[in-house]
Amino acid sequence: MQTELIGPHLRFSDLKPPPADFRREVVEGLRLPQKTLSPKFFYDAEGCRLFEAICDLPEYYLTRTEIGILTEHADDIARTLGQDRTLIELGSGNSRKVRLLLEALRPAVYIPVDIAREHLLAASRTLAADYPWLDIHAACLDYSERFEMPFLPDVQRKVIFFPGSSIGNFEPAEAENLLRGIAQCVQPNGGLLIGFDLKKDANILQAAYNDSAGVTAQFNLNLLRCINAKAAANFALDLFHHHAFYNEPQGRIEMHLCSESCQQVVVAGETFDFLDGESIHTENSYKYGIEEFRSLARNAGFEPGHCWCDRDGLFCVHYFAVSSG
Ligand code: AVJ
Repeated sequence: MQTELIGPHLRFSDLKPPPADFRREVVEGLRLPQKTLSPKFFYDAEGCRLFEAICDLPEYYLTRTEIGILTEHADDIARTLGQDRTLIELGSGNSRKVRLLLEALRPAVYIPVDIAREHLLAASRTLAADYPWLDIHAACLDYSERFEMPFLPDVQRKVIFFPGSSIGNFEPAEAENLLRGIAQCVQPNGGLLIGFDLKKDANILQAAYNDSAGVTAQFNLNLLRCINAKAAANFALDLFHHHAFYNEPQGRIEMHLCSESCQQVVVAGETFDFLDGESIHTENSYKYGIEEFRSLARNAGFEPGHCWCDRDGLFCVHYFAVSSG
């Protein structure tokens, strides 16, 4: 791992997996009986741009609601977390949400972690310019692979900030493992501030992933463009369509790309057959009840602390302290 000094208060560590791993992961996913691609691959430059557009959609209540919660309760949240923390954000993206906490929280150092290198760098530079008193150490890595952060300072009271309901992308068992990794990382005396989407009326959920402007459809289809570019593939984007629905028994939104015909696609030299209507499963977005999420966190080694919700009970920002011993 190499750490670059980019500015007086800005460092950057690149731990991103090489492109060969991307190709292998894509091909392995497409070989499965239910063809599957990881949602972490959505976020190339265009994917980041489309995701930011999704966050502003009227139907996509998640971002707006979480920002409302963080804005309204920033002081209370800061009191709960305490000052001078090493604040690590997973999937920091444009670092828009942490801005709502920085003045109240005054962390010793802020560590944005994201898989999208250029996006992370650009966001960190802007943040450094806007908060000259803040020490920033950006890290490009895939935290879903193995939760290891060798560049982290060996200090107490680390806090991981994991907003945006990104935890919803993990299978509940994987989410528990990730939380266990986080608990180990913030040991001792640290904590986790996490935002997750709550279970609710299926129509509200379904609309959030089937917006009328079709931005979510573009976001989903962009994954194929990304694979064409980075894994020598020949997906025809107009021969697949976006499909999203709430799988109630599983408590998750599922996103798929469905083939419009019987066709063949070549990816990294390997041919894949698609039946008419056959899908590639591209994302799960799990929704939780508050108690359901607390029990998952307890199993991972956390004690539930305060939580903050919006009035309509759409979204929850929850603090967890790592259990001692
Ligand atoms: C980034 C996982 C929170 O599941 O709501 C938005 C991604 N996908 N619209 C979500 C997403 C389609 C999003 N997360």
